[in-house]
Amino acid sequence: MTTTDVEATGGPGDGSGEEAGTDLVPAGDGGDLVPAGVGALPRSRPALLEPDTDPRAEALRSRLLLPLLLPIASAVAIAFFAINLSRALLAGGPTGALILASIFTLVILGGAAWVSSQPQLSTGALSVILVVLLGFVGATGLTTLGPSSEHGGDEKKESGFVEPAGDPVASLEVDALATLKFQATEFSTIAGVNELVYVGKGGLHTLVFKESEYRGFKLQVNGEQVDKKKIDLQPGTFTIYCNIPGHEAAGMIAKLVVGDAISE
Ligand SMILES: [Cu+2]
Repeated sequence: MTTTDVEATGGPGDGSGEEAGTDLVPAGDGGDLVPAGVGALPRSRPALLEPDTDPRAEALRSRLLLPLLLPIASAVAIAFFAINLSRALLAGGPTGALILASIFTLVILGGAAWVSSQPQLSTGALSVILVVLLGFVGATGLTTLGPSSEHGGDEKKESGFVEPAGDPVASLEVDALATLKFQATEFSTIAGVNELVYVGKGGLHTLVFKESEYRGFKLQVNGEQVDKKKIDLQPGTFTIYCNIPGHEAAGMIAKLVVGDAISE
Protein backbone atom coordinates (compact mmCIF):
# COMPACT_ATOMS: atom_id res chain seq x y z
CA MET A 1 0.00 0.00 0.00
CA THR A 2 2.66 2.48 1.03
CA THR A 3 4.94 1.67 -1.87
CA THR A 4 2.22 2.32 -4.47
CA ASP A 5 1.31 5.54 -2.70
CA VAL A 6 4.86 6.80 -2.92
CA GLU A 7 5.10 5.86 -6.57
CA ALA A 8 1.77 7.48 -7.38
CA THR A 9 2.71 10.84 -5.83
CA GLY A 10 6.31 10.70 -6.99
CA GLY A 11 5.39 9.97 -10.61
CA PRO A 12 4.10 13.41 -11.71
CA GLY A 13 6.68 15.21 -9.56
CA ASP A 14 9.83 13.90 -11.22
CA GLY A 15 9.62 16.49 -13.96
CA SER A 16 9.87 14.13 -16.92
CA GLY A 17 7.74 16.52 -19.01
CA GLU A 18 10.26 19.32 -18.63
CA GLU A 19 13.19 17.07 -19.39
CA ALA A 20 11.68 16.30 -22.77
CA GLY A 21 11.64 20.01 -23.61
CA THR A 22 15.36 20.49 -23.11
CA ASP A 23 16.10 17.58 -25.39
CA LEU A 24 14.71 19.54 -28.33
CA VAL A 25 17.34 22.28 -28.11
CA PRO A 26 20.26 20.64 -29.87
CA ALA A 27 17.95 19.16 -32.49
CA GLY A 28 16.91 22.61 -33.71
CA ASP A 29 20.47 23.86 -34.07
CA GLY A 30 21.66 20.73 -35.82
CA GLY A 31 19.32 21.38 -38.74
CA ASP A 32 21.23 24.50 -39.70
CA LEU A 33 24.49 22.72 -40.29
CA VAL A 34 24.94 23.11 -44.04
CA PRO A 35 28.03 21.70 -45.77
CA ALA A 36 30.51 24.35 -46.92
CA GLY A 37 30.11 25.37 -50.54
CA VAL A 38 26.34 24.96 -50.62
CA GLY A 39 25.72 28.34 -49.03
CA ALA A 40 24.26 29.61 -52.29
CA LEU A 41 21.36 27.17 -52.06
CA PRO A 42 18.02 29.04 -51.94
CA ARG A 43 17.09 26.94 -48.90
CA SER A 44 19.60 28.79 -46.73
CA ARG A 45 18.28 32.23 -47.61
CA PRO A 46 15.19 32.43 -45.35
CA ALA A 47 17.47 31.55 -42.46
CA LEU A 48 19.29 34.84 -43.00
CA LEU A 49 16.13 36.88 -42.57
CA GLU A 50 15.24 35.37 -39.23
CA PRO A 51 18.05 35.24 -36.71
CA ASP A 52 18.75 31.88 -35.06
CA THR A 53 17.10 31.96 -31.67
CA ASP A 54 17.34 29.48 -28.89
CA PRO A 55 13.84 27.90 -28.61
CA ARG A 56 13.93 28.31 -24.86
CA ALA A 57 14.77 31.99 -25.05
CA GLU A 58 12.07 32.38 -27.69
CA ALA A 59 9.53 30.65 -25.43
CA LEU A 60 10.57 32.81 -22.48
CA ARG A 61 10.17 35.92 -24.56
CA SER A 62 6.79 35.10 -26.06
CA ARG A 63 5.24 33.60 -22.92
CA LEU A 64 6.65 35.76 -20.15
CA LEU A 65 8.16 39.02 -21.37
CA LEU A 66 5.62 39.94 -24.04
CA PRO A 67 2.48 39.54 -21.87
CA LEU A 68 4.26 41.48 -19.14
CA LEU A 69 5.68 44.26 -21.31
CA LEU A 70 2.81 44.77 -23.74
CA PRO A 71 0.40 46.50 -21.33
CA ILE A 72 3.18 48.70 -19.91
CA ALA A 73 4.54 49.53 -23.35
CA SER A 74 1.12 50.41 -24.73
CA ALA A 75 0.31 52.65 -21.76
CA VAL A 76 3.62 54.47 -22.22
CA ALA A 77 3.08 54.70 -25.99
CA ILE A 78 -0.43 56.10 -25.58
CA ALA A 79 0.75 58.73 -23.10
CA PHE A 80 3.66 59.56 -25.38
CA PHE A 81 1.39 59.90 -28.43
CA ALA A 82 -1.21 61.96 -26.60
CA ILE A 83 1.30 64.43 -25.19
CA ASN A 84 3.26 64.92 -28.39
CA LEU A 85 0.26 65.00 -30.71
CA SER A 86 -1.64 67.47 -28.58
CA ARG A 87 1.44 69.64 -28.62
CA ALA A 88 1.62 69.45 -32.41
CA LEU A 89 -2.11 70.08 -32.77
CA LEU A 90 -1.94 73.05 -30.41
CA ALA A 91 0.84 74.63 -32.44
CA GLY A 92 -0.96 74.16 -35.75
CA GLY A 93 -3.98 76.30 -34.98
CA PRO A 94 -7.48 75.36 -36.24
CA THR A 95 -6.53 74.61 -39.87
CA GLY A 96 -3.16 73.09 -39.10
CA ALA A 97 -4.64 70.84 -36.43
CA LEU A 98 -7.21 69.47 -38.89
CA ILE A 99 -4.54 68.73 -41.50
CA LEU A 100 -2.17 67.20 -38.93
CA ALA A 101 -4.91 65.06 -37.40
CA SER A 102 -5.94 63.79 -40.84
CA ILE A 103 -2.33 62.93 -41.72
CA PHE A 104 -1.78 61.10 -38.42
CA THR A 105 -5.04 59.17 -38.76
CA LEU A 106 -4.15 58.11 -42.31
CA VAL A 107 -0.62 57.13 -41.31
CA ILE A 108 -1.80 55.10 -38.32
CA LEU A 109 -4.62 53.36 -40.22
CA GLY A 110 -2.43 52.74 -43.26
CA GLY A 111 0.40 51.46 -41.10
CA ALA A 112 -1.85 49.11 -39.17
CA ALA A 113 -3.39 47.77 -42.38
CA TRP A 114 0.03 47.25 -43.93
CA VAL A 115 1.45 45.50 -40.86
CA SER A 116 -1.52 43.14 -40.64
CA SER A 117 -1.14 42.29 -44.32
CA GLN A 118 2.47 41.21 -43.71
CA PRO A 119 2.18 38.18 -41.41
CA GLN A 120 5.73 37.07 -42.23
CA LEU A 121 7.19 40.20 -40.63
CA SER A 122 9.57 39.27 -37.84
CA THR A 123 9.28 40.87 -34.42
CA GLY A 124 12.60 42.58 -35.11
CA ALA A 125 11.20 44.37 -38.15
CA LEU A 126 8.05 45.29 -36.23
CA SER A 127 9.99 46.81 -33.38
CA VAL A 128 12.07 48.83 -35.86
CA ILE A 129 8.84 50.19 -37.39
CA LEU A 130 7.52 51.00 -33.91
CA VAL A 131 10.71 52.79 -32.91
CA VAL A 132 10.68 54.84 -36.14
CA LEU A 133 7.05 55.78 -35.54
CA LEU A 134 7.73 56.77 -31.93
CA GLY A 135 10.75 58.78 -33.03
CA PHE A 136 8.66 60.56 -35.65
CA VAL A 137 5.93 61.46 -33.16
CA GLY A 138 8.53 62.56 -30.62
CA ALA A 139 10.26 64.75 -33.17
CA THR A 140 6.93 66.32 -34.13
CA GLY A 141 6.24 67.14 -30.50
CA LEU A 142 9.70 68.58 -29.96
CA THR A 143 9.80 70.75 -33.09
CA THR A 144 6.40 72.20 -32.28
CA LEU A 145 7.20 72.71 -28.60
CA GLY A 146 8.21 76.35 -29.12
CA PRO A 147 5.19 77.42 -31.19
CA SER A 148 2.72 75.54 -28.97
CA SER A 149 3.90 77.18 -25.77
CA GLU A 150 4.10 80.58 -27.44
CA HIS A 151 0.74 80.29 -29.14
CA GLY A 152 -1.32 81.36 -26.16
CA GLY A 153 0.87 84.27 -25.14
CA ASP A 154 1.53 85.64 -28.61
CA GLU A 155 -1.40 88.03 -28.77
CA LYS A 156 -0.66 89.36 -25.31
CA LYS A 157 2.93 90.17 -26.21
CA GLU A 158 1.88 91.97 -29.36
CA SER A 159 -0.51 94.26 -27.53
CA GLY A 160 1.60 94.21 -24.36
CA PHE A 161 3.54 97.29 -25.38
CA VAL A 162 2.29 100.31 -23.50
CA GLU A 163 3.19 103.74 -24.82
CA PRO A 164 4.91 105.76 -22.10
CA ALA A 165 3.12 108.86 -20.83
CA GLY A 166 4.65 112.31 -20.94
CA ASP A 167 6.24 114.53 -23.53
CA PRO A 168 9.01 112.99 -25.58
CA VAL A 169 12.53 114.27 -25.05
CA ALA A 170 13.34 113.63 -28.71
CA SER A 171 11.75 112.71 -31.98
CA LEU A 172 13.34 110.40 -34.51
CA GLU A 173 12.19 110.02 -38.10
CA VAL A 174 12.83 106.77 -39.94
CA ASP A 175 11.85 106.55 -43.60
CA ALA A 176 10.73 103.27 -45.16
CA LEU A 177 12.03 103.47 -48.71
CA ALA A 178 10.48 101.54 -51.58
CA THR A 179 13.98 100.16 -52.28
CA LEU A 180 13.66 98.05 -49.07
CA LYS A 181 15.99 100.25 -47.05
CA PHE A 182 15.77 102.89 -44.38
CA GLN A 183 17.20 106.31 -45.26
CA ALA A 184 20.23 105.48 -43.08
CA THR A 185 21.92 102.43 -41.62
CA GLU A 186 22.56 104.11 -38.28
CA PHE A 187 20.39 106.41 -36.20
CA SER A 188 21.09 108.14 -32.92
CA THR A 189 18.98 109.70 -30.22
CA ILE A 190 19.06 110.36 -26.49
CA ALA A 191 17.69 108.19 -23.71
CA GLY A 192 14.21 108.79 -22.39
CA VAL A 193 10.79 108.92 -23.99
CA ASN A 194 11.30 109.20 -27.73
CA GLU A 195 8.75 109.62 -30.43
CA LEU A 196 9.55 107.36 -33.36
CA VAL A 197 8.01 108.56 -36.60
CA TYR A 198 7.90 106.01 -39.39
CA VAL A 199 7.34 107.61 -42.79
CA GLY A 200 6.29 105.35 -45.65
CA LYS A 201 7.78 106.05 -49.08
CA GLY A 202 6.23 103.07 -50.86
CA GLY A 203 5.27 99.51 -50.01
CA LEU A 204 4.23 97.77 -46.82
CA HIS A 205 6.80 98.01 -44.05
CA THR A 206 7.14 97.61 -40.31
CA LEU A 207 9.61 98.88 -37.74
CA VAL A 208 10.38 96.57 -34.84
CA PHE A 209 13.27 96.00 -32.45
CA LYS A 210 15.51 92.93 -32.30
CA GLU A 211 15.91 93.41 -28.57
CA SER A 212 13.47 91.58 -26.33
CA GLU A 213 13.00 94.55 -23.99
CA TYR A 214 11.20 96.40 -26.80
CA ARG A 215 9.21 93.40 -28.05
CA GLY A 216 5.70 94.45 -28.82
CA PHE A 217 6.69 97.86 -30.15
CA LYS A 218 5.69 98.01 -33.80
CA LEU A 219 5.19 100.73 -36.37
CA GLN A 220 3.60 99.87 -39.70
CA VAL A 221 3.11 101.87 -42.88
CA ASN A 222 1.52 100.97 -46.18
CA GLY A 223 2.44 103.22 -49.08
CA GLU A 224 2.65 106.88 -48.10
CA GLN A 225 1.35 106.45 -44.57
CA VAL A 226 2.96 107.77 -41.41
CA ASP A 227 2.90 105.83 -38.13
CA LYS A 228 4.27 107.11 -34.85
CA LYS A 229 4.54 105.89 -31.30
CA LYS A 230 6.35 106.90 -28.12
CA ILE A 231 8.90 104.55 -26.60
CA ASP A 232 11.04 104.86 -23.47
CA LEU A 233 14.58 104.15 -24.69
CA GLN A 234 17.43 103.18 -22.39
CA PRO A 235 21.05 104.07 -23.25
CA GLY A 236 22.66 101.48 -25.49
CA THR A 237 22.86 100.24 -29.05
CA PHE A 238 19.82 98.56 -30.55
CA THR A 239 18.80 97.11 -33.87
CA ILE A 240 15.65 98.14 -35.69
CA TYR A 241 14.38 96.33 -38.76
CA CYS A 242 11.36 95.63 -40.95
CA ASN A 243 9.89 92.18 -40.22
CA ILE A 244 8.07 91.76 -43.54
CA PRO A 245 9.61 88.53 -44.94
CA GLY A 246 12.72 89.25 -47.01
CA HIS A 247 12.96 92.95 -46.16
CA GLU A 248 15.57 92.60 -43.42
CA ALA A 249 17.76 90.51 -45.72
CA ALA A 250 17.34 93.14 -48.44
CA GLY A 251 18.72 95.81 -46.12
CA MET A 252 15.82 97.15 -44.04
CA ILE A 253 17.87 97.01 -40.89
CA ALA A 254 19.71 99.74 -38.97
CA LYS A 255 21.55 100.44 -35.77
CA LEU A 256 19.95 102.74 -33.20
CA VAL A 257 22.43 104.31 -30.81
CA VAL A 258 20.82 105.76 -27.71
CA GLY A 259 23.06 108.15 -25.82
CA ASP A 260 22.78 109.17 -22.17
CA ALA A 261 19.99 111.58 -21.31
CA ILE A 262 20.87 115.26 -21.07
CA SER A 263 21.63 116.11 -17.46
CA GLU A 264 19.97 119.19 -16.03
CU1 LIG B 1 9.85 96.50 -45.24
